[in-house]
Amino acid sequence: MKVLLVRPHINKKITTVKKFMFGEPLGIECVTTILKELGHEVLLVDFMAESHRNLVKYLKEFKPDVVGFTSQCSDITNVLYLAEKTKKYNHKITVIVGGIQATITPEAYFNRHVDYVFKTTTRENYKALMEQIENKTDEEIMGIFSKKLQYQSTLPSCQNEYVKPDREASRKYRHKYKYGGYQPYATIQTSYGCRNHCTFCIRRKLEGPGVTERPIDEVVKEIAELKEDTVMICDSDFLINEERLNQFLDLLEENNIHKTYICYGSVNSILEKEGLFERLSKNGVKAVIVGLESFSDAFLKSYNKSASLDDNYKAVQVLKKNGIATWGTFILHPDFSKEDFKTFRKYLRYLKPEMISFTPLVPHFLTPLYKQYEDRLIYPRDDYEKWSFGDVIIYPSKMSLRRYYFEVLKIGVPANFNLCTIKYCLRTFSFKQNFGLIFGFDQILKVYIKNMFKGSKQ
Ligand code: B12
Repeated sequence: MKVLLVRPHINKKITTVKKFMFGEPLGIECVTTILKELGHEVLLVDFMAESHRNLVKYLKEFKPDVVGFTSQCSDITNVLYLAEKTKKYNHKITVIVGGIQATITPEAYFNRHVDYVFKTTTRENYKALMEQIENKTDEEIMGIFSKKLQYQSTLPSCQNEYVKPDREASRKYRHKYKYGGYQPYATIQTSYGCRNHCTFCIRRKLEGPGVTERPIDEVVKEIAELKEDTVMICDSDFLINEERLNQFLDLLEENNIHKTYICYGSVNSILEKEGLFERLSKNGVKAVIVGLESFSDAFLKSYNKSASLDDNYKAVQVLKKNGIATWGTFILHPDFSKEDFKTFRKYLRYLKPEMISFTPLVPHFLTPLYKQYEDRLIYPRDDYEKWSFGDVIIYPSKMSLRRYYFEVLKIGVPANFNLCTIKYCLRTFSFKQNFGLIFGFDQILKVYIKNMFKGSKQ
């Protein structure tokens, strides 16, 4: 059969970092591998990287039997819009939806234009579905909701399976993928899950309770095949297992692999392996994204972080000493007072992470925070577009929403335009990339200014 796989463009109403951070559509690259193994013909289309976004042109030219949409962030509208367009073009085409948002809220896609919704994807359930479509049968399949069965499912759920992505399928778009100032870059996932239990994080729920590691030789082989020089390792915490990291470095050195790596790492992992960072740096680890979250031990404790303020400081120093940049991520708590914002700004000047980003606290329904903040929500749970980790969605307790957005701006601007960050960016990225970063930041600034003037809903 012929299968068209599409990543929709992100709905403009969603507050995201997409102007300066967007990567390859790993999910549909994995699905491409599965389908090709089964002998199907596949075309991958990435509307995040295309400007004309003409679905009908692809439907006309490729003539697919099946169209699959991936849902990466909390975007429902665009996926359903394209599903409807497909069915209107030819109602005989089978429409499938998968991806992260389908895992989180499959019910959002239970719509007359969608035939199947994958809550989870494996080689096995995809094979079973393709056989069903070919044979026109209707049996229940694990991990899949079917329109013909009124989207009912009685089977137990399973976990997503990582299949080596078919990166050739996205070849024509790959030069466009950018991560901050790095462009182009490739993304790889080498492990699933996390050993920490931060109260705000949904990744444990998505990736399973424990930590599952892919064999490191398989990972290095995949890295060696990448055409891109920069690799973002998107594991929750790539720095957990010292033995595995040593094997990783051994293999990089033995095989003469020289690339630049950006990875996520927790403070406790950094502090446990202080001695390893010189070698990690020599082998190309240039930035670690660290969840530093707050300026106060009380907030860190409330998030169930496994590190204190003191630990955070030491971790940043370990990275600095080894020439590795800290890309610190922080949470803006709805109970901040003006004084808290002020202390926060002071703390950032003291800590000096090379890059800083903020996320308002999002009490996702997959986390224990949902119950805690349910009665303070600005947007209901099914206002999906607002749950993209970019908007303030809990009413602040110590000031108006308008004032809160103003405080966000007051911290956001110096956090991005300070001497440490400017020097780092000028040293690390080209003029063009720096311009892109400023432009991307400017877009987010505009959204916050707009929100401030709207004083949204208060
Ligand atoms: C890497 C990553 C990024 C990267 C790159 C994303 C990109 N490609 O552009 C960057 C940093 C740029 C990023 C940005 C954002 N991200 Co992000 N990101 C991730 C991360 C860590 C991994 C995603 C990934 O590639 N996984 C590996 C692939 C293989 O998994 P997968 O896509 O789920 O695919 C599997 C199945 O779902 C299935 N599948 C996928 N598609 C399809 C399609 C069909 C038809 C079928 C049948 C199956 C199928 O096949 C695969 C089999 O294993 C996830 C965390 C996570 N665990 O998912 C967060 C995550 C997806 N991101 C998230 C968010 C919110 C964002 C932002 C919106 C944040 C913001 N406000 O700006 C932005 C969006 C901007 C953008 N560019 O998209 C949230 C999404 C939450 C939600 N939906 O409610 C997550 C879950 C993180 C979190 N908060 O916990 N992200």
